[in-house]
Amino acid sequence: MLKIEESSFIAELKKKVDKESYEKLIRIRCPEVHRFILEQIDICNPDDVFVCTDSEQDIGYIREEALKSGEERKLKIRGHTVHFDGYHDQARDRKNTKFLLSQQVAGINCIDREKGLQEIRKIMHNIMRGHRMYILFFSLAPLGSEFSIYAVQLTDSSYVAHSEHLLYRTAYNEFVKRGEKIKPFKFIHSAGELDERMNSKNIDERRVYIDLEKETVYSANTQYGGNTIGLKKLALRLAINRASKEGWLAEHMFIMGVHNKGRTTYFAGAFPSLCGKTSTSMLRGETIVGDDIAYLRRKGDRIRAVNPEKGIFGIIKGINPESDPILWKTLRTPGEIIFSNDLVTEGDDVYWTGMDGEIPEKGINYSGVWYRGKKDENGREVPPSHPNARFTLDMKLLENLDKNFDNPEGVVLGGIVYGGRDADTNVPVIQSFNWVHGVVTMGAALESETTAAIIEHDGSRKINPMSNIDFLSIPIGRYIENHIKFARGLKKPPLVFSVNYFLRDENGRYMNDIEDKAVWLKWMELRVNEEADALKTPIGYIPRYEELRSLFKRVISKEYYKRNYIEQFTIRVVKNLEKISRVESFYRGIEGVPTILFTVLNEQRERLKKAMREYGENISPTVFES
Ligand code: SPV
Ligand code: MN
Repeated sequence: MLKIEESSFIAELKKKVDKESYEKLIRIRCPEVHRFILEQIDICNPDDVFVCTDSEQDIGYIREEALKSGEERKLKIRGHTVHFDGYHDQARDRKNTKFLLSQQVAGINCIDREKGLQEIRKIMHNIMRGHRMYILFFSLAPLGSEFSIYAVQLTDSSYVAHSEHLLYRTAYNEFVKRGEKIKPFKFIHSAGELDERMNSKNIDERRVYIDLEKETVYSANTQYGGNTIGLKKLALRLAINRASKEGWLAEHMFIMGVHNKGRTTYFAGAFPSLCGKTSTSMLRGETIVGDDIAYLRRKGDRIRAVNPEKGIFGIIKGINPESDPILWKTLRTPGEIIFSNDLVTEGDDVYWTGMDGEIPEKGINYSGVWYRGKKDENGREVPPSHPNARFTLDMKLLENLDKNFDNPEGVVLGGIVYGGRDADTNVPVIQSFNWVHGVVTMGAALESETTAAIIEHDGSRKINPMSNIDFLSIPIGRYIENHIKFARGLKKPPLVFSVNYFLRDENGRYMNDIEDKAVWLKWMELRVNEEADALKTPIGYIPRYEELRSLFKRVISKEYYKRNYIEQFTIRVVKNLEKISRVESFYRGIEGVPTILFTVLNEQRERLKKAMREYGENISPTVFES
């Protein structure tokens, strides 16, 4: 076998990096890693490189660099910093995020691999001139877990590097230990040329190109975390592809522990952004394993899950003491937190839309100098913070961190929750008849309005399978099939639920209060533990009124009236039928969708129609009581 010192890559690297960096790199006995670093240095041409190990000294250095470079600025509260992405760089860039594929796949945004590689190499040629390249090593999932995927990230942004230290487990030592066996994901990012606000200048050349063949992602001329933090959504795209080959699932799901009588039952939940995902995973009295991404594997008779991340890159809009008490407290306490695209007020405090208290007169935000009533180029008012403004923190700052969050074995999933945003169709909570029924009518049928996490959002209703559509690196049909097969034959598959926090009455008022979701979770917990019975409707199992009444009292000290129950849990047949048609027509246009999806949808339609003949268009839950 070739000794590492003799590999041409490391010999070349020796000429390109300083002695200290070389010493760090040569300890990693993996030519693939060296080759990747060498290639990217050759293309990007940074002034120098900094190799980051797991040491507190190296990690601290990057924290300092983020301040020194001006990418972050200190705020009033100790440990807090603020970072601004460019005015037109505030969300994931769907249009310019493409898969490099030799054979194009319908339904996913792709470009011919060779053409794409050529283009991105050209864009990245000398892109790091005048910049330093940071070289970082991470593990997605707890260290040494069967779930772990290792990753190497190159970036010229100290903000990206700093964010990743908050969000991911560093794993330089694992790279040293595992050498050639590491099979890493590889990410190269450059913010490109910066303007006087330290923002990417060449937004026209913003690209995120994903090479599935080499499990490598290129990101150029952008700073927004969803485009740059390789280990987040760029890694999710690679992981979905790898998982599909290896028989597990990479999902856009939180993981949380729901507590009752001293036991903990774990749930994973998929919600498109701004549908209540983070606030569900952060419910008071429960514990959090992760707020965004989950890897799921079959183990014996159960499904186990880990969070590949260790921190949160969360939407800040609307966080206040009532809506999100734990996050609120954490965000107002000293600790290492990066605020991005929020408003910095006089006195270096931070303000965001939907925070309590009075809106400040003026400050600095993503649009530069900001004052109340400021208008954008289209005459629209500029909010104090961008709707997609975020906070980044390590979950160790949270008081509700679950004790199993770092467990390499993961946690056993008792249930999976799909949560959409719809005003007029779904009941607040419902359980599927079985795994496949849940995958099809709840997961594959997940629907929401488009939101601010995507650049060209317009509020229209969109089907978003498992809330993962933006990240699918495999054909949709295969993805659905993987889900259907995943729990086949399991003695105890997770129960599948769907929730909707956004149901409105005919006057447009929300039918539920923000805190009601705590009750839905507790009901699911009882169902998983076989301690609550339910009413069988044509679309799944719904709670009994008495059960909910006692849960509302116990969990949130609230009287729950039967008329509210009836209003909320009425089966809206016509709306449900319309939804089935929307889902069908979405999947009918896609090749390779398993026929069982259409069968299950059709069965649901027939059940609904039959019920409508018997009970009418709006069926009160009391009908199912006998
Ligand atoms: C989401 O939009 O789902 C996020 C933020 O979690 S991003 O990193 O942009 O994907
Ligand atoms: Mn997300």
